[in-house]
Amino acid sequence: MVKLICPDAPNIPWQDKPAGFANSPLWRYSGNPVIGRNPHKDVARIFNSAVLPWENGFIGVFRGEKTDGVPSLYLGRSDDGIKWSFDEDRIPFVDGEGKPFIPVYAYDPRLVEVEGAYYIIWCQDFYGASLGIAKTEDFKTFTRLENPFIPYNRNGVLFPRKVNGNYLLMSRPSDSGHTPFGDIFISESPDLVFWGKHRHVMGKGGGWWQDLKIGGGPAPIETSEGWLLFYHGVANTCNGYVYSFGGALLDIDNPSIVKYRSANFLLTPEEWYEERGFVPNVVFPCAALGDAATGRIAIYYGAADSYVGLCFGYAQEIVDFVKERSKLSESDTELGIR
Ligand code: BMA
Repeated sequence: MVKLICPDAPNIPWQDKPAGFANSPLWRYSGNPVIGRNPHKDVARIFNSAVLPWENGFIGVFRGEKTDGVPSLYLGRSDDGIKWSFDEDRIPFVDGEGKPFIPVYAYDPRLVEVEGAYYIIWCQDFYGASLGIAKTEDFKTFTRLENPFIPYNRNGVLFPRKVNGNYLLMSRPSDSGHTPFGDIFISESPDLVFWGKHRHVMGKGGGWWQDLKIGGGPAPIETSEGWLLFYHGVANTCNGYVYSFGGALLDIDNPSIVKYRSANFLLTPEEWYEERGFVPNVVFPCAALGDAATGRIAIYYGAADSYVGLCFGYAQEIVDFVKERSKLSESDTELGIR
């Protein structure tokens, strides 16, 4: 019996599994997309966004593509995790002295609670694509920390607890373009300022749908079988990139070691809102909410760089699927030091 080691969250969005044949343990919310086009003043599209339970409802950090084309981060609130209202202005990040320090652009946020504080990690300009990180305790003041890494890097995924006394941050080093390469690495820090002990976690090339590049998705969920990681994988087709996502289980005490990694995707673009949009054929998960009591998991994913979708699954079925279809490469299982 797989156990989720996270708080109970009985009110996460949920819909029962539809009957019938399925090639995946995940099923989509029938009301998708939950956020449609032009959702906000001067914002054309919201997608690739992160959500957490907060007070009696939910709070989220949303990638809003403004009508001038620049991606920015907006705060949103919801009672049910499905209908959202957004703050009118971008998140007012400040530096350590409280002075405004808003990123030039910002996209693909993750939102993670560690020891009672909330961290937003996103991709931004630091003389090229790289990671930004900020801390908030009240969702009113958002203080930026030092940028963790030099460029170029994307897909910053902070773990929801320290491991062996250190914070853990997964990332995907690359270059500044739409690069045809990219593996997932992990780094440790005692204080969220100094990062080191870099390790390789897993490489692209798990076959077909994840052959071109991969990147961490939502903050991993702790389970009795290891850290459950959802990650995106990209295929290069004659008609452009296709973004799907899969699952892996990482060792609890040393998450640079991959225990299982599904050779099959969990979700691939199939619905109109995934296949058609600003960038067609993209599903890109940025948040996963677990409910420990029932083992239910709700995943928020960006669709076609245009919408937000929701899908659901049971931890037990997802873990079974990943284990049964696991195919590891040599670099997945090693310590990640070369
Ligand atoms: C990646 C990221 C994502 C985006 C995807 C598809 O490189 O920039 O934000 O969803 O491309 O366009």
